[in-house]
Amino acid sequence: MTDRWKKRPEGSNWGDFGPDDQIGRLNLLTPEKVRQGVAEVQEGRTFCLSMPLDLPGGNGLNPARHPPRRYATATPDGVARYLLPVSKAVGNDELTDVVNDDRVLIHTQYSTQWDALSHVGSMFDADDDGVDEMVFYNGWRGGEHIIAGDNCSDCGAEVSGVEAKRLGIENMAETCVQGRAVLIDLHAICGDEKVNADFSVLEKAMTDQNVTVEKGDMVCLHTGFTRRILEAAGNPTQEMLHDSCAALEGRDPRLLEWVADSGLAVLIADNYAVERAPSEIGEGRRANLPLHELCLFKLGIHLGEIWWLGDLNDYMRTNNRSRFLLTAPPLRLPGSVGSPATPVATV
Ligand code: UVW
Repeated sequence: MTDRWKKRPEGSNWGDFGPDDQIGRLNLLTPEKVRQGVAEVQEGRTFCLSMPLDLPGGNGLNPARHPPRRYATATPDGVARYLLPVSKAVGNDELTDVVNDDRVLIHTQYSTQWDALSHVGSMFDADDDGVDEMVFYNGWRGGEHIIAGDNCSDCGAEVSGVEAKRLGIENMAETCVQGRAVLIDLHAICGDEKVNADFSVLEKAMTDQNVTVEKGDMVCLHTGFTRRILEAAGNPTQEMLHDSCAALEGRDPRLLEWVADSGLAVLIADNYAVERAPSEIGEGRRANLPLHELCLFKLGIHLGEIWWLGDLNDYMRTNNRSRFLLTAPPLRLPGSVGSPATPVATV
């Protein structure tokens, strides 16, 4: 209990990593886990686990998220700083330099990304006064620690001043996100079919592939989804985006229990949201995304989504391996609720 909360959600670990903790299970990425990861480096071969950040293409996966838009920066008098001879910019014909300088509007969760712990919270009665409030991992509050700007209700989606003053993605970046990771190939079981993978599917994949997950491991799930995105070359169909490949069934209690009990540090997939989104079953008052609720809100487990795991998976299956060194910091972008990433696997 802290002065932020009297009651913590059932099954949560709030307070266990300290009253003011902001990194959750990343606390389990200890120097020992880095050494265990380094011990998996046998060949010194590296894999880029990021998609090109302008894929999937379009906004069919999530209508609110658009591809990056790039612009030139401008001089104070409005001249685009792109293919700009410096001689012209400063009025000195003796100078030979030519300059390009850009800025990019990025929807932080459009492509390969991390969800910060501030990404999804819940309406929950943390102060035990009989009224639910907006609350995030470890009791950090919406409106106080995660703010939406002064004129939020007046200005629609164009809210300036949104800021995660706590649980921002920079907290994740500061840990460096390096350690031992484990790859599980769900595509080997499910193929390209749309499968809501419950614990039995995960367990079969782990048994068939001789995978074990230990406390502090980073777990990556290969479903084949980003291979299909790459094949679509920027023009994915709705059918491909929403009706193909495996995603975890977030309403399976055994699956949620495994995530909690396994001690995994972070959970990553090459699909849209790790779990099936939107959730396809359930009734009554409930989270729309139960695995997000468990991971981001209750346990402080960051979620990695839309990663490129295809080449790594091919290598691991061919070489009968499942463990590797993963280095995957997000941008150290203060106050953001998500971030692109360029993760590197070393085997
Ligand atoms: C969804 O939006 C469904 O998931 P995320 O925000 O984690 O990408």
